[in-house]
Amino acid sequence: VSDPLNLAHGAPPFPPALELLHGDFMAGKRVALARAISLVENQRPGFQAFLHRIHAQGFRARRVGITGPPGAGKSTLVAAMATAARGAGEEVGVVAVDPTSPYSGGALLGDRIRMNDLATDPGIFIRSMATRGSLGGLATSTKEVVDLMDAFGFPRILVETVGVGQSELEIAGAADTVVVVLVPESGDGIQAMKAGLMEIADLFVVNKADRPGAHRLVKELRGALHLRGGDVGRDVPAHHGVDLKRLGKGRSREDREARSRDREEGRFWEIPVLTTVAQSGQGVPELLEAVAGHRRYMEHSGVLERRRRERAGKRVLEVVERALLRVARGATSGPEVWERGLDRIRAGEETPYSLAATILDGILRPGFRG
Ligand SMILES: Nc1nc2c(ncn2[C@@H]2O[C@H](COP(=O)(O)OP(=O)(O)O)[C@@H](O)[C@H]2O)c(=O)[nH]1
Ligand SMILES: [Mg+2]
Repeated sequence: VSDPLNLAHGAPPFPPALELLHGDFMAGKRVALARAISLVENQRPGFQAFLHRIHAQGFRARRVGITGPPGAGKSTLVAAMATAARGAGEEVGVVAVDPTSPYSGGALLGDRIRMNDLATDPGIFIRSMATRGSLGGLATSTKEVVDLMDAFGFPRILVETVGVGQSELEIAGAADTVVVVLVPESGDGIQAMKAGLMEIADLFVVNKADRPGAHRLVKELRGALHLRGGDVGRDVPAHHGVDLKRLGKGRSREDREARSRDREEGRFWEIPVLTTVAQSGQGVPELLEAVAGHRRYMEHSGVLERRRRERAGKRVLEVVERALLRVARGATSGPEVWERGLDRIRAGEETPYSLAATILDGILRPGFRG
């Protein structure tokens, strides 16, 4: 029986080592979570079987992506949000795809937030992803690590990525709620639109509101949002009993009241632009409230279901692509095919296309294994 991803091990019995790891993982042992993350991050044998098994359990966490340009204060904001959530008794998982994240460096960020405090808090689990040397597909690996934290039981997961580059945007975009952090440095608003941050934002945060220009950036962003869709959030479900006319530019008292009723009942989402001073925690409770509000909207509108479905579809393709890539690389690693083929290309006896065709022929032959 063909089992290209070795998933048979996803059902009991696992190989003993994985069974042990899974047992410890389910028992809530931190060290098992850390090991499972390494297993997945390094794509060691059995990693897909492990993921297969935890996926079968289903997921619960609220996943919040925090993205934006380097230096915007994302890490500081994540620390502030995590601290606030901890204050409310909630456990938090943090995944950072940012080589400059100070989480483990013990850097002091302001008076109130110390990364060291976070790092030693048993209610917080922080993992920085290695951005170099991941075997193709940083985005997929990172999302798989988030899945692990979710299955482990963290009710809230914060994912920090730098908002530049396709895979980083993709990671942030895979969260239930995407917070785009900007700062009042000149041109940031425009940059955001260029970088595709506008498209993925569920909420905007203008951080470093203690600096001049914050108010102007807020206005600029609100203006851009208004131009783009009359204040309408990115996925208003037209089929969900929302009168689209009311979402537009209706300014009558009746329109406004209807709109606020819709908002309260979670039927539509107006992308808010909030301000924070991450270092002091100013504006963070309001940010958490807005994230919770977005969650309510997502649940009531059916958008959460739709995003999850899209997410699942994307994952299927990613897993297929990754497996094919692996097979292709395996097929090219043999010197008899690869080195000799390159020699023949140099000698004008083959072209890159004929060699690729030979390799594909090997892969597509029934029974081939990479
Ligand atoms: N003035 C000011 N500085 C801040 C604020 N938030 C973060 N910073 C500083 O901005 C720098 C970059 O912060 P960091 O969180 O590492 O940004 P990231 O690259 O987006 O993760 C650090 O020196 C922070 O202390 C803020 O609200 N106001
Ligand atoms: Mg950072």
